[in-house]
Amino acid sequence: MVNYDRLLKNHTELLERPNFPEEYSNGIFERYTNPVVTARHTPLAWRYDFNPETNPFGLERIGINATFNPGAMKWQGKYILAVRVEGNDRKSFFAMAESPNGVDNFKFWEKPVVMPQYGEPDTNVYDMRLTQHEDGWVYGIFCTERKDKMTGDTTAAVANAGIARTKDLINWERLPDLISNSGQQRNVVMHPELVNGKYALYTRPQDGFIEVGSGGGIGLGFIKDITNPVLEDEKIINQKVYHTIYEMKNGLGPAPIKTEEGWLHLAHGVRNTAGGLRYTLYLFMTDLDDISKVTYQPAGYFMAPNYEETVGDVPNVLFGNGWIKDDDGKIFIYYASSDTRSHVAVSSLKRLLDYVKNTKQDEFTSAASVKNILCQIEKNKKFKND
Ligand code: M1P
Repeated sequence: MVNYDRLLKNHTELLERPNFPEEYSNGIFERYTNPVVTARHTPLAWRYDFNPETNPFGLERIGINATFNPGAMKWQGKYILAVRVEGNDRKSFFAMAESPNGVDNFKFWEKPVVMPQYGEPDTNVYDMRLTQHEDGWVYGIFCTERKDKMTGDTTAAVANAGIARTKDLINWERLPDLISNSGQQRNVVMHPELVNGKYALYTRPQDGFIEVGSGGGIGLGFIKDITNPVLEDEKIINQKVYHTIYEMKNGLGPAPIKTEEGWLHLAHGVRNTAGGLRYTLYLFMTDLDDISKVTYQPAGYFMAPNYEETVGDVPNVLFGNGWIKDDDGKIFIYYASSDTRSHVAVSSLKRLLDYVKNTKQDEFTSAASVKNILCQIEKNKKFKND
C-alpha cells in the first residue's frame, strides 16, 4: 500500500507557506520572496491516481511542467489567478487559483477550466487576459495556436486570439476567434469599457509565429458585435523602437487600470541579445478620453528578471498579464519568470502614477541619458542624502 502522507504534508506546507516582501525595494514596487504558484502547487489529484490497484507504486501519472503567465482579477473578495498550466506533454490549459490575501496561500480550484472549442480544435491555448467588462461579462482573451497546414514544417504554427466569456469563472461561452487583417495575433486584450459603443481590443499583429515582422507594436482596434468579432480600424499605438527594451517586439499585459489621470498599462518589451531574447516589463499611460494616445512612457524597463528569475524553460523572461487594484489603491502585479512559475510584486496606484509621470522618457541616445543624470546631480546638491 502506497503511503501518500509525506506527499500530502509537503504539498500542504508549500501551499500554506507565508510570503514576505524582499528586503530591497526601489520604492516603485516590492517583490515578494516566494513564487505564488509553481507546478508543485497543482493539486495532487490531478497528478496521481490514488487507486492502489491501478497505481501500485504510487507513480505520478500526469506531470505538470510549469504554471505561468496568469491573468488576474478580484472576485467575491478573493484574489483569482487564471494560470497557464503546462503539462509535461507541452499542452497548456487554464486553471483558476485563489488566495485570501493576494500574496500567498494560492490554491487551485478542484478542476481546470474546460474551454469550449470554436471551429478547428485549438492545439494549445495560453496567456489569458481577464477583463471585467462594463457589459456585465468577464471576458477571457487568450492565444489559440494551431498547426500551420500550409507547410510541412512541424514547428510552424498559427496564433490567433480566442475569445470566451463567463459570469461565474467556471462556465465559459466560447465566441468566434478574432477576425483581423493580420496574419497572426498574440497578446490581445479587451479594454474594460465600450468606446463609442464598440468593444476596444489591444492587439499585437505579427507576420509569423515568432517574428512580428517589420510592423508589429501594440495595436488598437474596434469590434461592433463581439459575437462576430471583426476587428476594424486597427492601428499601432505603441511602437517598437531601435535600441530600446522593446526593440524587437512588445505586447500588452493585462487590461489597463482606469485612473483619474489616464489608463495605466503594463506591457512587455523584447530585445535580442547574444544569449537569446530578453523580456522585461514596462509601464505606459494613455489618455482617458482618447485611448489611442500615449501620454506618458518612462524610459527603459519597470521590472526585469532578477538572477533567480532568469532561470527556467525559456530563460531571461518576465511576462505579466495580470494585475489587481484593491479599493485602497494597493496594486498586485502578477508576473511569471522564464515561462516557469508565477510571482507577485506589490505597489500602489499613487506610486505607479508617480513613476509613470515623473520618470524621464527615453531620449534615445547615451548622451541624453548622461545629461539627465548630471541634471539630477545638480538638483540634488541642495539635499544631503549620500
Ligand atoms: O517565451 C516568452 C513569451 O513568448 C510569447 O510572447 P510574445 O508573443 O510576446 O513573444 C508567448 O508565447 C508567451 O507565452 C511567452 O511567455
